[in-house]
Amino acid sequence: MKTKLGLLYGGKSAEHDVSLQTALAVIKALDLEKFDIYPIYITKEGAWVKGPQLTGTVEDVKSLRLSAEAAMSPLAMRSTGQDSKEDGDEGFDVIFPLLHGPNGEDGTVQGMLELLNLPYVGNGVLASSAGMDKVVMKNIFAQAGLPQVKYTWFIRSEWETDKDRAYDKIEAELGYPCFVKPANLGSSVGISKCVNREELANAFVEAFLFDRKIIVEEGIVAREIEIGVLGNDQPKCSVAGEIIAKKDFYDYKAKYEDGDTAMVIPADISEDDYQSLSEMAISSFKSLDCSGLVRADFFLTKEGKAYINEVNTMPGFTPFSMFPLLWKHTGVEYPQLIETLVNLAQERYEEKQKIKYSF
Ligand code: G1L
Repeated sequence: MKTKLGLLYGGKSAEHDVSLQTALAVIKALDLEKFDIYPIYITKEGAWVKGPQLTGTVEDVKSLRLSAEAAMSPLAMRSTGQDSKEDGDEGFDVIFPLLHGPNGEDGTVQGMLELLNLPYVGNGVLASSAGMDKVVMKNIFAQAGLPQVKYTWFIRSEWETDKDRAYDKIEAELGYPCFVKPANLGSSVGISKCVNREELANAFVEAFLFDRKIIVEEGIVAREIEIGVLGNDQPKCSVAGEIIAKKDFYDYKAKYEDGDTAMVIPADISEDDYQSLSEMAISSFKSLDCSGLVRADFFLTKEGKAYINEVNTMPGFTPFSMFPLLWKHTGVEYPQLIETLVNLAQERYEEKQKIKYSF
């Protein structure tokens, strides 16, 4: 029996096109002998469109942009809508969500899939929503004893009431340079590096455009190392990778938004450093109750001190993105990675079925 896979992509998000590119790469990698693939497209306006089963290969993303005329309720997801009467419509076996940001990786879609009782790939509601809020995530890491750079946070009304008090607090606790970021965004919009109070004031205005809550982090000089984690209850680590800015950017925007960076895999770090980073990666995965996968991002200083920066519950996922490349270098090719994630989704679903709900 083939696995009926519902591929959920697009979305009401700035990363709409990234999602389409990723969906195309996943489709190309899937073995049609093992999977029946059903596209489910969320338009930029937020309409849900279920397409017919894919029978051949898809050439480009254009054919993935399904017409909104056939829009449906997201709750109609239980059925593929394609099965013949004789078969009965048993619905999808697994949903593969490829969505970014609010209404995608923040746990809302995962919550809907839980209510529909559908197995789905990747992190559940708790890990997705906790991982979407940098403050909540860092507080959980702190509780788990994971080393982090200093941070503090503010809600908009608190800042508006007494701005100088907010700046005083940052200068006393973190100093310069520091980074100001919206708390609830997966991407890099609204982020500034500040070296004085004037820049801080501008950075607050900017970051509060994107969220009612912001986080301020101590800026340190360090290498940026990333590790992929894969699994459910016994998660495993990939080799480490390093992100290196191609030029010596002063400007955070140039580095992260224009993407002028290089990946070095495996990262040139000592065996001891790899050991401690991979233990931290597993610990971060467990502390957020992750399932399926996570990409854990670290800072490593010259003195050999390691800090966890953040984890990404839905990392970049084309064959050329860090997470799949880390696994390729660990011996897991892209098609195998995708199949493993689908198997992990089914395993976790089965595990949940064992839970007793009455006494
Ligand atoms: F389902 C997985 F495997 F957990 C999964 C889902 C989504 C992994 C990675 C992603 N990533 C994305 O959807 C995206 C950030 C590329 C979308 Cl824009």
